[in-house]
Amino acid sequence: MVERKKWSEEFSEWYNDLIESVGIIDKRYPVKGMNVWLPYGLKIMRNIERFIHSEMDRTGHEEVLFPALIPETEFQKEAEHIKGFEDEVYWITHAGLDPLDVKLILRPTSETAMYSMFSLWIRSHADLPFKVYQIVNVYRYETKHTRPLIRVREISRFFEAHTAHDSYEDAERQIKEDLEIFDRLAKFLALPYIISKRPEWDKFPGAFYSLGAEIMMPDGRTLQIGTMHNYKQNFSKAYDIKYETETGDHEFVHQTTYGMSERLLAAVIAVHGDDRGMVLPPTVAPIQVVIVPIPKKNAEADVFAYAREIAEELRNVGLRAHVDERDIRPGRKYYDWELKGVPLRIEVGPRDVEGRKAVLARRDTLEKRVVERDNIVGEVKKTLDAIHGNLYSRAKSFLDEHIKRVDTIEEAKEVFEDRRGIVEIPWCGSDECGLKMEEELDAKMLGIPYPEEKAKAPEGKRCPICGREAKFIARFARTY
Ligand code: A5A
Ligand code: ZN
Repeated sequence: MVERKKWSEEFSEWYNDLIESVGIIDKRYPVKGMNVWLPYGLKIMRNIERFIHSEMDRTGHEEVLFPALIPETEFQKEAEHIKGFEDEVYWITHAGLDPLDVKLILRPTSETAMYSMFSLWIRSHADLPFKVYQIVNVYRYETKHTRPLIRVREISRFFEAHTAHDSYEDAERQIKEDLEIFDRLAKFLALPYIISKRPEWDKFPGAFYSLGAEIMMPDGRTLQIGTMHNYKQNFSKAYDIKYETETGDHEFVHQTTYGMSERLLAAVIAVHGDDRGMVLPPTVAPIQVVIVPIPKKNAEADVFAYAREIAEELRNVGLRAHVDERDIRPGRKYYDWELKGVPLRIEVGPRDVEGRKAVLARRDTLEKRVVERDNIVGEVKKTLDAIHGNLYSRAKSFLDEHIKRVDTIEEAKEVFEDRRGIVEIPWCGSDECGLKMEEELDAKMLGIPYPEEKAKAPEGKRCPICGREAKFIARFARTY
């Protein structure tokens, strides 16, 4: 058994080692920033996607699939959007030996692929709200340090929802719904998070405003795991997406988008992990319960049959259970499944068979408890729920401990020197002061707390840069 890096001390190394040794992805593929998904990683990701599909379904979004290639002419229609993406797109300039008349890009996101079609599909107010989504791969020539699942050049599981509305108010209602969906997803993943409204200089290219959802990584840096954008009519004007109103006028639609990716999986791995490896929330674990039979020499009882029976009973109530019948020592099995993050282990030896008992070992707390064989289904369900709750609450404490309110640049600097995290500081609201703070703190402004009622600076607070009265509380962090 190899020496493992510590989650709490060397997070970056821990993460890189872990995702390979556990079988999430293989990063040895010979294109930088593009990785191979391995079966165990893909199974967890599929469980996350299944939840997203069900949320989309429940909120009336229809699934679509657009081509991955976009003509240069379409890509160039919205000026801000091109400016934001031009140094990140992969170009296709040739087909076979022939140069293309109209060059193509590999989608970095699908606004410019979808919106010329929206302009054909959306005709009347009766077509609105119009809500579609897809989960596809997209390509971004990222120049910042690439990291598996976190910053990749082929995003394999890019979720994007695109909506069109008859008014700004209805688009705002959509953003609210997006936040509710996000909240349910985050609970499903046991991930506490914060929402910030991005400053002007960090909006999504083409957006009227952007919201970002951040989680706290073990090293005190934040990771953005989802964004929602209100585009107002910026894209509909560029792509001529109009509808006929009830009175026969023609108006441009209001649009929103919502995006997430395999960063969700990175967040689950990073936030819940520990020095022994991954700890998966039962909701996404490919195996929720692993049963390890412990045969003893000269014991009569059939621990294997007993283990299989338990597994069968758990499967019958919809739980994902697995019996580890490999011919290796139990200690080795414990080590493997702990590394892989299986939330609950059941150990059964000859004495358990005779006494009709079983030992439950929780992955999160490492506690062991003896239960009656006849109550096993109830005990397992109860324990899995407790594990999920505990993962959430310990991550929530970690997040809360890493948000610090300060009044001065010096105090903010101290936070970043010490244990990092998120600093909340009064801000006058000017771009100039915001950018100055980013520079002095060597950190990014995540934005102001959202909804904006929470963003107001308390009475009497001053902007530490210009000394004027502060309008907002602004959040800063070192980010992934
Ligand atoms: N059209 C909108 C939705 C959009 O593209 N927004 S976005 O650029 O912010 O991307 C949405 C989400 O995708 C981000 O919040 C982030 O979680 C994820 N993402 C962006 N770039 C990524 C990358 N290079 N690798 C992995 N995930 C990425
Ligand atoms: Zn100021």
